[in-house]
Amino acid sequence: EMEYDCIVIGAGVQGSFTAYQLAKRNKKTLLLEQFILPHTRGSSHGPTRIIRKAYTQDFYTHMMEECYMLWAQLEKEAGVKLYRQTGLLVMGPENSNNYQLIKNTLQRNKIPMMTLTRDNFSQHIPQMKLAEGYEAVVDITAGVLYADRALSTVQGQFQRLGGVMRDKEMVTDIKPGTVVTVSTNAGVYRAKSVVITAGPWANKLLTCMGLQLPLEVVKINVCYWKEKVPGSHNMKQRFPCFIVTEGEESDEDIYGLPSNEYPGLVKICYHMGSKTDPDQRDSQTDRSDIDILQSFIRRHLPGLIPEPAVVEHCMYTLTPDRHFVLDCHPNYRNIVIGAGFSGHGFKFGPIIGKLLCELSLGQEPSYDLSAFQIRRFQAQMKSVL
Ligand code: PYC
Repeated sequence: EMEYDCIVIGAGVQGSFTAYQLAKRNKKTLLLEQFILPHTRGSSHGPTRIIRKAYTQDFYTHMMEECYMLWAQLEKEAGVKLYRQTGLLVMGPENSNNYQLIKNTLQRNKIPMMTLTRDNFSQHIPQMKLAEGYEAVVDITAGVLYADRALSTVQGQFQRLGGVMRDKEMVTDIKPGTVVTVSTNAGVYRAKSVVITAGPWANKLLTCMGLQLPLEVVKINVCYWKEKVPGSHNMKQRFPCFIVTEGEESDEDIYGLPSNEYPGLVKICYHMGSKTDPDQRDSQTDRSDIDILQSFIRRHLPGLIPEPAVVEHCMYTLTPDRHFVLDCHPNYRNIVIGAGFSGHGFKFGPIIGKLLCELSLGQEPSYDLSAFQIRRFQAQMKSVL
């Protein structure tokens, strides 16, 4: 039996950054992953993600200020490029509450931005058509994160700092106590604290500690659309990332990124999917989101063929309010939970890692985490504590 300061369960982006932060503080840390790394079965795979400060609430924008610096720090430390600025175009119906909230947050926080008008829109983004009755604003410093590269980089830095990473090890039991005992299919480990960052598997792990969070796991169809003229929607052509807030066209956001990983293909997805069991992802085959995307592309992106050329998959773990869970287990203060990143957590990896690390060390967290507490779910919680 091996003694650690902390065991982090789940080596996705949040767990890997947590382990890295702990190792930086000279804590003896074990990072466990149930699958062989790297893999595509969770929520941290794929070549790209959007990074942005454009949010409906100040607390996300504030966290992103520091988070951009932490991303840059990792880039410098490891000598790799993880971020590229492209700008983020945010579009929404002028009467959309979320759109106005995002615009106000950008203004209030003095984030570099540009308001596009119906007259100048096509000068800036000729590939796209602004819908009738829609407004548009650009979050200038937003861009793309190289996700797969970011994950392997932070895991590499963690190991360089002396951290132990063990993949293909599934946790079978967690026994709370002053010293927590974690059993896997390959061994038994003990630690002063445990951080659970298991993504869509969070509730499966929490069962053994009498806790079930109101999380819904959905399967996302990650769609790539072919350009009619190859190279017309890439970063060189200044095609930005974009988010269309929910409107007449759809109940959820639609987002896209400039062509990057597959030359000639542009990633555009619907920010929602159908319910799935994380271990049965392949048996969920709903593609109704693709109809919504096709009609959107026909109307607003005339340079793309409105038929997906490639469809890959990912999962979101949604909370009822779409805010994260960053908290201690209500009964065991040395068991920390990071969960429910609701399809917008990747960009926050470095700051989430710092916060979960602080919680696991019993320190006062650097940000007000009241929006992320478990007790907000009291009414929806399945098992009473
Ligand atoms: O949070 O920016 C985001 C995002 C884009 C696609 C999914 N989430």
